[in-house]
Amino acid sequence: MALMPLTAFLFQKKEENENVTDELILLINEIAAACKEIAGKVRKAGLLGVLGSAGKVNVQGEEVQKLDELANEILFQSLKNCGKVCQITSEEVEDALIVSEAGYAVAFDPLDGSSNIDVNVSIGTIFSIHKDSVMQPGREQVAAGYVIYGPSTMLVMSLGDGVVGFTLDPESGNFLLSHPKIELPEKGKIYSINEANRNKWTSEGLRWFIDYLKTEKYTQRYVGSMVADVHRTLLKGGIFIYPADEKNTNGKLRLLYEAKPMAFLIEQAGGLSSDGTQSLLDIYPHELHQRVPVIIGSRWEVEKCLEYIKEYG
Ligand code: P6P
Repeated sequence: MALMPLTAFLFQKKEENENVTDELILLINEIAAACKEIAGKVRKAGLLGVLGSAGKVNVQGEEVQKLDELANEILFQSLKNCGKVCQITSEEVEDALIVSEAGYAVAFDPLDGSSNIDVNVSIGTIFSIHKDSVMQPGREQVAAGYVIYGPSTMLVMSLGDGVVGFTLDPESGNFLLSHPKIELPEKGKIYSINEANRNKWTSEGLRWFIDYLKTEKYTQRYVGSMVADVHRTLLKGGIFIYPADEKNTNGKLRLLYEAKPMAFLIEQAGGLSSDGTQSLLDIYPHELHQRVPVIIGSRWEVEKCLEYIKEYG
């Protein structure tokens, strides 16, 4: 049975979801087309001489990889040309680009997990779409999603009424609806956190929680690429945590184009998100590149984690 292409899905959604306008459909198609182009570069990176460092440091103080820069350029051009975007925010650029007064505002991480590029491990593009401005709580997102460049290239997104997944068909070049309804298991068996930082975590309760999971026979998986770790959590359940520590007192992950879009997906799929005190979707952004602690995943594990943090600090 032929799987539904992305565009047909979006026009079908337009009938049942008032947020899905012709402009949003065009915008999402632009992002999907840009990510197809990025996928092509990622798959040939070693042949194009675009591996390695671009020899500069971005606003995050992180070394920019050549492929980061290429992905950023591709997305910027697509969003500027599509004429439906009023404001563009990128992890790689200090200030938001104001294109016009009203329209859709997009925040994106063009290539997340870039430390994994040179070792051929899954990386991804993350995007968040608001009306007019991205400086709003995540609950107000019109749409959010990611494209993961893994063994297959998948677009996973939500329009505010559940989570769907599309797999890129290399022959046709279409994103086809391979996962019509992604729902998080109530409870998983996997926890995902960089335990090398254990002694630096500011929360003692978090150490107790991780030790508790070990007695409950959980397994540990950590790719070091948020898109890959969240994708596994969405499909298998469990919990992904990037906590505050002595070095990163607000955690490492950025609210606007990492934490908020991923929290939107996880909550739309039936899971929970938190910065340790509140849902990540209720945080009012105060600066473009602000960082937040991230606890996202299955309801059971997130609630248990918050109980330990409440109990032990
Ligand atoms: P660490 C990649 O650099 C990234 O921004 C996320 O994709 C990932 O979850 C995290 O940082 C990994 O950070 O400190 O564990 O290497």
